[in-house]
Amino acid sequence: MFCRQCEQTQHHFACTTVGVCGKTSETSALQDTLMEAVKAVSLWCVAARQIGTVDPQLLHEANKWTLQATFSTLTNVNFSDEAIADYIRQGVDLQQQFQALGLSVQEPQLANTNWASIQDSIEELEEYGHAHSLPKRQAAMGNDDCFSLNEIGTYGLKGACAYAAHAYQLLGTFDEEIMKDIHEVWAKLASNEADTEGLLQNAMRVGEINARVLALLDSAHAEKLGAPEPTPVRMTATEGKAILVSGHDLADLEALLKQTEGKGINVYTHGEMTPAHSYPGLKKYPHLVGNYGTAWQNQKFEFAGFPGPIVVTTNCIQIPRRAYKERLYTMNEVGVTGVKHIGSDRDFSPVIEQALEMKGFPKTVEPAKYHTVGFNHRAVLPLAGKVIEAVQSGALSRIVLIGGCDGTQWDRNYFTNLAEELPEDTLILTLGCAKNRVIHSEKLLGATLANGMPRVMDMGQCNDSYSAVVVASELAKALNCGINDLPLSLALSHLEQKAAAVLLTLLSMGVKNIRLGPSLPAFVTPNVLNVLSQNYNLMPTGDVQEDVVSIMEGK
Ligand code: SF4
Ligand code: SF3
Repeated sequence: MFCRQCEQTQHHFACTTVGVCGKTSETSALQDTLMEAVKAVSLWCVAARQIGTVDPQLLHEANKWTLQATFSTLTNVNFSDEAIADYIRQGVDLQQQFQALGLSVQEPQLANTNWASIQDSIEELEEYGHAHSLPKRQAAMGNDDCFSLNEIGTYGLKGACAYAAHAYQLLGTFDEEIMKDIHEVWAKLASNEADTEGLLQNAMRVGEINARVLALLDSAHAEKLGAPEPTPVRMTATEGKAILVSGHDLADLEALLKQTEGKGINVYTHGEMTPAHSYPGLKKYPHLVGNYGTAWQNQKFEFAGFPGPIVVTTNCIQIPRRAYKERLYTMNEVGVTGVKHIGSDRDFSPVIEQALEMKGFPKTVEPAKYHTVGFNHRAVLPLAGKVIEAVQSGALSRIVLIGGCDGTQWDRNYFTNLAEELPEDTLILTLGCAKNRVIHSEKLLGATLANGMPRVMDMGQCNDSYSAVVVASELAKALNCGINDLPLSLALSHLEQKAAAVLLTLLSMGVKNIRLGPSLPAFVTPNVLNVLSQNYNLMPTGDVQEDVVSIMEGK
């Protein structure tokens, strides 16, 4: 295997024997095969849209499969060989339906790969993946810098597909323009052509597509569950039977809340599910009692200590310990061999039964601790006048956005230290599970600015990154300046491919001076990094004290 798609990759180089995430060489090879199938089906979708007469149902199925199959290959999503092989088989079925239409397709060799002859044998599907592993594809392109650009586009598009899968979950429909663009970009990424300019443009196109996907997801959330509003969330336990829900899919949480109503079971959020408490359509359920635990990387301890079943709707999952495997349930694109999976009918009966059989929390923790969530752009923009006034009067010196992913590495403390070291007249916005590096800081808990506004405002999941885009654009409009002229600095903690998509979105909007850490991606070559530094002043996170000084100087 050779996988370097995420920040935690072995020695900041690549996972070559087994993933740091726990992914085996076999699963990695199957995922390589699946991604070749995604590109093949995308090539057929591009051809089908060109003739314009293809059965809409076939395109709908191909759209759904493209998003879900791609999502299953993200870091910490699916560790089940059988589930990945099933996605490949569904892809082969789609490929055959397109082939039967007699369309003319780019990259015919890849588009017509005969996976059908090997799809019954997992070993052969794996063999194909080994034969098309990253180093082999890199050698076929023959230019490391171009391949680096291809990887940037690939990982960013994986993230965008995951976000689009979340939007489909909520809406049940696709934005046809977005899907057309996604398939066109996968088709471009299928080519071995070492086209530097084209691949750079392609990466920026991924960022631009992802901006539209995030906007769609943002409106889908608000349309289905109401506009998020600042809401204190209880971070301590309440006596009684309990179910824990992790991941990002709010529609799954809503279904669970409906099915547990009146059953005497309390529902808790974990990790990226925390912002759920800010949605009127979810917080109306009194048995959504609070939040338990911290970010995904602590789940092996936190899940083990939770006295009830646990549902993981999407990323990030870790291969479970025996201590809780029997009460763990996966959903959607998430999979782990031997772990029960809740199907698309969202029938939570086995989870509810198990929760009723267990004791739950023996007592309510007092005094309770609270954390406020829900500073979505809809809640922040009404404060824009106050923010601008504070900036102009000098009461607010700078806004610093700390967003992205959390992870296990000790050097992610950079983000806690940065937040704590920033002057007291700075406003800190958080996004994604990187928020966990900030919201548990005793120093920042309950801190306010001179005008009474909270110093730390959490804008939501990484899925809510659109909020940062809206707030920055609207502040720039109000102050009649460019985004880069705002007293705004960004520090991004990256780990998996959703963070890559968000980074490309910011770059495609021309946002400069982003600090990226805790280390730079292994797939970016020095030459590509030079281009990104020159064009966008993208820089690695450094020494906290020095970074605070530079940030306060607007650098
Ligand atoms: Fe390694 Fe990350 Fe790939 Fe897992 S997803 S195998 S940790 S690079
Ligand atoms: Fe977190 Fe996976 Fe990236 Fe949603 S849950 S931000 S790491």
